[in-house]
Amino acid sequence: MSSERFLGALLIGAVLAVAGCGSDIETIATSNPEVAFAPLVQLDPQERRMPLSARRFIDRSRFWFSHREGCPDEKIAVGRTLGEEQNERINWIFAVALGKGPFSYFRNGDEPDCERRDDQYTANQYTRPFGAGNRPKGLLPEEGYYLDLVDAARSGTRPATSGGQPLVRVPAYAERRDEEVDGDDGVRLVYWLLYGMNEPRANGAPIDRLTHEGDWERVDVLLRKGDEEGAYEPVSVRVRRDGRWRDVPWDSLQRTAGAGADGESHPVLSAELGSHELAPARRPSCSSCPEWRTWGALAEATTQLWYRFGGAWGDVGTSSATTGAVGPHREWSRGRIEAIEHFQREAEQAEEDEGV
Ligand SMILES: [Ca+2]
Repeated sequence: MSSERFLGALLIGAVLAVAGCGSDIETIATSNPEVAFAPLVQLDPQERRMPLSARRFIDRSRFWFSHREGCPDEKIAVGRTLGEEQNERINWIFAVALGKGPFSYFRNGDEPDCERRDDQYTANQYTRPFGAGNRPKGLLPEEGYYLDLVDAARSGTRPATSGGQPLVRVPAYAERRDEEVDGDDGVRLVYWLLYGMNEPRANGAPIDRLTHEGDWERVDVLLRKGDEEGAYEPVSVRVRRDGRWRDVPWDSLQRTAGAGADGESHPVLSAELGSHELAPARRPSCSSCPEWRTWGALAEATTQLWYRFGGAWGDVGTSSATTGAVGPHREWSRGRIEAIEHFQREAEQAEEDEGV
C-alpha cells in the first residue's frame, strides 16, 4: 500500500543548522520528505466533524449526476456499505471510474424538457456543481457529479485515545511537485485532508450559508533543495483561510519531532472548530485536543484511483458554499483548472480504510 511505501522507505536524517547571512538556514536531511514534513494537525476539543479516509467516504456514498433545476438527479452507483441499493442498473461505485480510468463515468446534460443533450461529461472532468473556474463548456451551473455521503457518516472516524491523548488514525494524502523557489530548485509538498462535513460556527451555532457535506483541506510545504542529495531547506507553509492562500514562513512555525528525519521537522497547525481551516499555531496546553499526526498514515495522492475525480465530495446545495468540496484535482497554485488526462486503467484498489 502506498502508506507503507512511504513509511517503509524511512531513513533517519539529520537536522543541521548552517550559518547564513545573519540568520540560520535550517537544512533537514531526509530520504522521504513527504513523511518528514507532514503536518501535525491539532483539532478542537469540541470538534464533532472528524476526519475520514476517502475510501470510507466513497463506501458510504451514493454517486449521482446533478441535473438542471426541474429535472431529477440521476443515481449512478452506490458505495459498498449500501448493498441493498445495488442492482443491475445501479452498480457499485468503482473508484477507478471516478478518477483515473479511460472508462470514467460519463453522462449528458439535459434540455429544459429533461431530454438529454448531446454533450457528454466524464467524472474526471471538473464538473463540481456550482464550481467556479474552468468547467467544461456547456455544463450548467447545477449540473455535475457528486458523492452524497450517508448523513450518519458525516462525523468521520472517532479518534483512538492513547495515554489520555485522542489520536486521529486516518490517512492523509500527499503529492510532490517540483517548483522553483526564487530561482533555485525546490519541491512543493501538498497534503490533502478529508472531513465528512464543513460546519463553520459563529457564537457556537453553525453558519448555514457556509455549511456543506464533504470538506477537503489542503496544506503545502515549500522546500528549497539543498546542495546534497536528500537535503532540504524548508521555506514556508501555505494554508487557506477566509478564501485566501497564506504563506507562513517556516521559521515562524511551531514544529514537532516525529518521523522521517531527526529533529523537529513537522509543522504544527491547528484546525478551526467545524470549518477545519488551518492556522499556524498550537492551542496553549490542550491535552484533550485530538491530534492528527499525518505522517503516521500517509498515502500517496496520485496513485489513489479516485485521484482527479472532478465532482463534488458531498451533497449539492443551492450554491458553491453549500455544495461538497472538490478533492485533489485542481491546479490551485495557478488559479485555474488543469487539463485532465486519462490514464491507463489500473486494478481496483484494495481497502485502505482506517479500520474503525
Ligand atoms: Ca448526505
